[in-house]
Amino acid sequence: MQPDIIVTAPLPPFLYDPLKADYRCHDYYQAPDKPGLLAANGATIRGLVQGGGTVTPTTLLDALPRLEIISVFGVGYDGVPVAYCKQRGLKVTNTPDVLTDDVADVALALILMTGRGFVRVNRFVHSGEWEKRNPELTTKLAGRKVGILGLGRIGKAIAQRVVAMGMKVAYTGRNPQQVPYEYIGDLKSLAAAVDFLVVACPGGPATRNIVNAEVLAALGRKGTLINIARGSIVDEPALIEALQAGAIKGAGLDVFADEPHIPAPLGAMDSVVLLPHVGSATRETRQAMGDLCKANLDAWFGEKKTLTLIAELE
Ligand code: 8YV
Repeated sequence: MQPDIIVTAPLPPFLYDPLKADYRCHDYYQAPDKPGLLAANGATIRGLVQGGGTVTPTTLLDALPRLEIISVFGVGYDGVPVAYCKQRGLKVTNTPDVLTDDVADVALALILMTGRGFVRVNRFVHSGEWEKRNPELTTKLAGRKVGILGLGRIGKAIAQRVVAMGMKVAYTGRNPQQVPYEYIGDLKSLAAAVDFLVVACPGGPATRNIVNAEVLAALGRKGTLINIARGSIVDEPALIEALQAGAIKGAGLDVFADEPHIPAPLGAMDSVVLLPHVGSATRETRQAMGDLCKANLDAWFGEKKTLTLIAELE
């Protein structure tokens, strides 16, 4: 008999269709009567599929007494109540590695777009402005320092890319690593030392708003904030204030506190480049993420091998 699974996020057809072929899928995300769905099927559901940013409340999990596994379609699992899962013995899997290159590309793009003003000058050409005057000069990137908050798989891929451009790398994180980059023990000192502060650490309670007013003040007028990780890591009102006051140079953001809602002041500033959370948004990568998300379920309900378990549960 096909295992019952509950789906709590919008899934692309290239993931949902294969899931429907092998599982009895209950679409909680689209269900008009969510309590009704839980009352009717909660007791038989054994798997849950969610997106990287999906918040899964423990009350929902409480309504699924036979749940065995949460398979996240994404690398981030900040919306999963990990301590609760650990205590209940629930498996939690995600989709690391397959999206590393794409997300790192977006960080590099945001450095180029903010640093060299490519978005601004693109508008300059489209609007016919170039017919009237020359574009403003920008700042050379080679030789500048990039500070990476969270030197995990994605952070390292960003480091590789900026080194290739002749930029220097420093990083902070829980511990120094065996890498050829400068380790700076605390975030504020890292911000003070760099031209670009790139947020590449996991979201969740441990990192909520750690890029705060103080860190932004340390980044200062020389510095640009890049975020490809989670909006929750940056104190967004403090960021807006710093940008409006010219206390930092600019920001390049792919992620936000309340996606897809963007605070209006961010959209109004020329010093800010905004992307709609496209870090992993290529056909190839989303397919690979979908394949891995399903493979994790298949592994659990099949021969129980090669699960991509999240670090805390390994
Ligand atoms: C996706 C992400 O947008 O992997 C993550 O954690 O944030 C993105 O790659 C998302 O997970 C799609 O569900």
